Amino acid sequence: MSQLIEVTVPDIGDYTDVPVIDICVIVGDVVKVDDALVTLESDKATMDVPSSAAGVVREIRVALGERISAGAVVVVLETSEQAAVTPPVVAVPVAAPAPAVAAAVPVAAPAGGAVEVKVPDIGDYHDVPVIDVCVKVGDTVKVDDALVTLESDKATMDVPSSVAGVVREIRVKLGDKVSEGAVVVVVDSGGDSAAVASVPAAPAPVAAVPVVASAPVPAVPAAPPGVGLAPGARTHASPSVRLLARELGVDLNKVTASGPKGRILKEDVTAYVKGVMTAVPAVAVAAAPPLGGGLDLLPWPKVDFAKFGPVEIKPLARIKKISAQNLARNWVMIPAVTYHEDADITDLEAFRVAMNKENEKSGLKITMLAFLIKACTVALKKFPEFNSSLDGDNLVLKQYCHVAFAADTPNGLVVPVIKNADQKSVAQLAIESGELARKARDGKLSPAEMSGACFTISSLGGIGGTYFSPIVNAPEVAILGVNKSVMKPVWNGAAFAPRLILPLSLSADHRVIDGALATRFNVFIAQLLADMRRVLL
Ligand code: CAO
Repeated sequence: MSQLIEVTVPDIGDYTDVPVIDICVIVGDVVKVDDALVTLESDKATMDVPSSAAGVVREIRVALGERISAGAVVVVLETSEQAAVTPPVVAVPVAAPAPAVAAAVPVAAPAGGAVEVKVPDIGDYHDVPVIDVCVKVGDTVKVDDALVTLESDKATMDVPSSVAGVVREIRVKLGDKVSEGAVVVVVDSGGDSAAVASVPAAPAPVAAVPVVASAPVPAVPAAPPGVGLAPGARTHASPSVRLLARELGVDLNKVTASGPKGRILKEDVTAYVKGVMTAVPAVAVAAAPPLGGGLDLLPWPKVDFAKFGPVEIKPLARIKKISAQNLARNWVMIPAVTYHEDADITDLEAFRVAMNKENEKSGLKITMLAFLIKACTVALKKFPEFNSSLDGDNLVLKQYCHVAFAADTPNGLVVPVIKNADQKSVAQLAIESGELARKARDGKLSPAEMSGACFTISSLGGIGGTYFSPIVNAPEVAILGVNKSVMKPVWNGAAFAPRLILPLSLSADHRVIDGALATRFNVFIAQLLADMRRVLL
């Protein structure tokens, strides 16, 4: 007789509200004990939630991007164990409950002196091997800097420093197995260096910013191997992927990531191995004509700016860090060309102003952005290549039409998505884009509100500019940039007439869209904006 059991997140120590970054199973999958069900990743730790039983996945109770803590049900499994006649749903923690050890309470660092930084409460994990020592004696560390990295077959986590100071002593070495309370490093926090205070490491904080700028940005490597990756840069991979890489003898630094936020997936490791096995023989490479000097990537210039004048160091906001990776990847990997067009929006703007006057009392404000979204949905239907993504040698043509727009926020750029924009009126698009832009500025967009885009609009029209070259938001294949409309004299065959001209800048991935198609798309958008009655055709 079968039984349904709920598999829950085990005790994961100080980690709470950790985003789900991978769901490793689908309904109907057969899993064994210890198979990874989902992967959680905060900015300090990556951990698989393993199955506590063998069985068939009947229900998945979490969504990508959802933040969960210990005890949350991730999956309902049907096991074939003998059970009660009516199959009860029972909650089964994935691992034995943690021994009754008091959670490490962060203790305020003493005013000065040497401080022993210990492994914080790491929940059910014990005797976890040290796989990286991130500091050396003499290094200056800030609060929260990673001191060492621990990795079991189920989790990878940084032990962050709880104090700022200078590393005086390192008490662990690679391969050591440590548990909660083990001293990893002694940090001299200044003051009375004779006194040694004992402080658990700061609990690894989970970033509070709810915005994941990369959510709409997609599953393609952050950069080709070696590109933009500083020597020794950390790779992002779940523990199970790390284990697979170790088993296959693969150096993760050489693997191109295709997961969200530049994470390496199992498929990436296997693809890397396949690539190595079928690599072009070295002799053929050597026979290729020289490509010119300077193609070997030089290390990023390291300059002591303070030598030239006073400076202020300001850490990048989390969103900026994430979008920087995505932008760099997209810039390097997409052979994009930007095409410009002018749209005559004289009549459209007059109509928009008239409509807004008419609706003044109701508060409905139709924006130019809403008309642009509408025009793009019509153009995406007419030119389906623009509503596609490259997937290896295949082009994925989407039958849905979700349009994203870039929103400038105090923390950086985010890209909310209007789902099924083709099915919405201009008024609905104005309301929804206004709400999403507000949420973006308040940092309240959910990952779901930033995912699934087919095409992006980047409107700088409220600011100014003439033309620009927007970066395609992979895995989309095109993006429409818009600047401020200006009144220009336009020859109408008899005389120059003042017309309101909207500058359009369309960047498109040349692997999918060639110049003729891109120009046709641009011309069509301009025609729609010049006379929105065409939308009805
Ligand atoms: N030409 C002339 N005026 C324009 C215009 C255009 N193309 N687009 C907007 N305006 C006007 C608006 O009508 C509004 O004026 P009123 O207040 O008098 O009505 C004013 O400019 C401000 O508009 P807005 O930019 O705040 O509003 P929006 O609906 O046009 O755009 C949003 C919303 C979220 C797209 C915008 O606020 C934003 O964040 N833009 C920046 C996007 C960005 O940074 N892109 C670059 C990404 S890097 O490639």
